[in-house]
Amino acid sequence: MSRVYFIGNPSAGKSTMIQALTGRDSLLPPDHYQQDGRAIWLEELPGIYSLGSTKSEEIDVRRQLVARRPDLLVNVVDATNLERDLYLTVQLVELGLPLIVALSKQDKARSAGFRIEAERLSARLNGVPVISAEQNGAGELPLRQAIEAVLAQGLAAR
Ligand SMILES: Nc1nc2c(ncn2[C@@H]2O[C@H](COP(=O)(O)OP(=O)(O)OP(=O)(O)O)[C@@H](O)[C@H]2O)c(=O)[nH]1
Ligand SMILES: [Mg+2]
Repeated sequence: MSRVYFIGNPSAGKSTMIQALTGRDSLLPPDHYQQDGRAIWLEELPGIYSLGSTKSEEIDVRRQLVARRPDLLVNVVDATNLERDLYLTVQLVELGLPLIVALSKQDKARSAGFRIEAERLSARLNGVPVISAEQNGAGELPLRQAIEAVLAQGLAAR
């Protein structure tokens, strides 16, 4: 079983993303889906703006990251609030756990005239993949493929 934690600012779009990946109502985490006969658990952590403060949610998240080490962290980043959301992202990069940045609300960002250069952003984040949470033209979710690729690497390294 692989554990994937969704982490991000309050209202960043974590629940919406889990729901898109599982196809079920995931408002009550944890939820999971099967991939190649293996269960993948998608679990939502409380929304936080940073990792380092004494706020109870942040203490809770830090405790969960240490006590129940995830196989992968998916950091949900609101594309309309990059500057705010990337504060937490930089802290997550420093943790050194397997990490993907998943961009949410790109429809809103586009309407507002923002264009995010995912590859440049990824390069600035030590190569952490920056992936769209939207369906591609073929109706697939690039985020699902990215999650599976990182999990497969982790299994191969065991
Ligand atoms: N336009 C747009 N709205 C979105 C998108 N994803 C999420 N939202 C909206 O953003 C709000 C918050 O989404 P949630 O998925 O509940 O966010 P969350 O990170 O789980 O929030 P908390 O659990 O409360 O921290 C809701 O009103 C969603 O409908 C998106 O891709 N586009
Ligand atoms: Mg939520």
